[in-house]
Amino acid sequence: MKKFGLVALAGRPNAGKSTFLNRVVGEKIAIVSDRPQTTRNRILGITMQGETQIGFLDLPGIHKPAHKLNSRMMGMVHQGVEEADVVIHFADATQPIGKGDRFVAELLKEKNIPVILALNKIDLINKNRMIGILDAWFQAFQPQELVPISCLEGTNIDRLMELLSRMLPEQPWRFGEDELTDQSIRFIAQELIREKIVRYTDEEVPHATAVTITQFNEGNEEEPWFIEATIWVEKKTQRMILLGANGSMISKIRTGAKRNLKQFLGRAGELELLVKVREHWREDKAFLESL
Ligand SMILES: Nc1nc2c(ncn2[C@@H]2O[C@H](COP(=O)(O)OP(=O)(O)OP(=O)(O)O)[C@@H](O)[C@H]2O)c(=O)[nH]1
Ligand SMILES: [Mg+2]
Repeated sequence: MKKFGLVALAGRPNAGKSTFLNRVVGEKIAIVSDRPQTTRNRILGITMQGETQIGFLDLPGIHKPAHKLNSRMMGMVHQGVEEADVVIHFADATQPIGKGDRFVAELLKEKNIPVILALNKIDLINKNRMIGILDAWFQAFQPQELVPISCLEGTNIDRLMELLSRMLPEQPWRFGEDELTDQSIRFIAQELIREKIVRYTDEEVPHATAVTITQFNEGNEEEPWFIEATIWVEKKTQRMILLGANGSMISKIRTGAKRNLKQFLGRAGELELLVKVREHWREDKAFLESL
């Protein structure tokens, strides 16, 4: 009997939600970084588990918003969770239990949707400490289910998938059997570029950066693809950082992104990057809408 359900991935920034999504989908559709607040949109990833089709909704990390951009991100979290049949509360097992995860748990509780607590990054936990840590998380949140996992090594992912498929309702699949995501190629391309910026720059620069695709030619067997992207920052100083001495930084970003795009599109092509200043874009409703 066919089953289908939407499963929201909710949790503090940096807990490993996007890493999980890429792993279960088997393709890199969401960008990942070791910095918090990497994901800014709801990203759908589709997987098959026997006769069960699961649509995972990767969501921005749950945080207190400081800009309009962040309020919009939190809006997506609420929407994504409300849409879901089951929520996975992603937590980082290497971090102490604190305000952040309590805030997540409270937000989820209000929604009245079944929650599984997935304690991620257990590859970094010493085996002797494991029972104690699991017990502490269990006591703190009394979850319906607690599954220790490692998205990096794949530990217990199959267990989590089986658990989910048992919880989801019998109903027709919503997507084609081969579909992986609803994200456009343009969106994934702009995210791959943003990922390099997040990786290579520090402090306020990753947060103050947005990327838009300004020209896009997918090309074909004979013609290479061509992408022109504009990188938006809020200040001239940030633009200087992104360009780097003699253009060294922008060239590093371009090389890294081009390599990823080649992999993703399956062919070689050309990437051009422009860096422009738009003051306070994170507060600019019209600009945020256009992203
Ligand atoms: N050691 C270890 N690292 C992990 C694991 N899962 C994710 N990570 C790392 O944790 C960091 C954050 O991963 P992301 O997947 O970007 O986290 P996220 O929850 O999507 O973060 P936001 O989008 O900011 O909310 C990255 O450096 C990952 O490589 C894991 O199981 N073990
Ligand atoms: Mg993410």
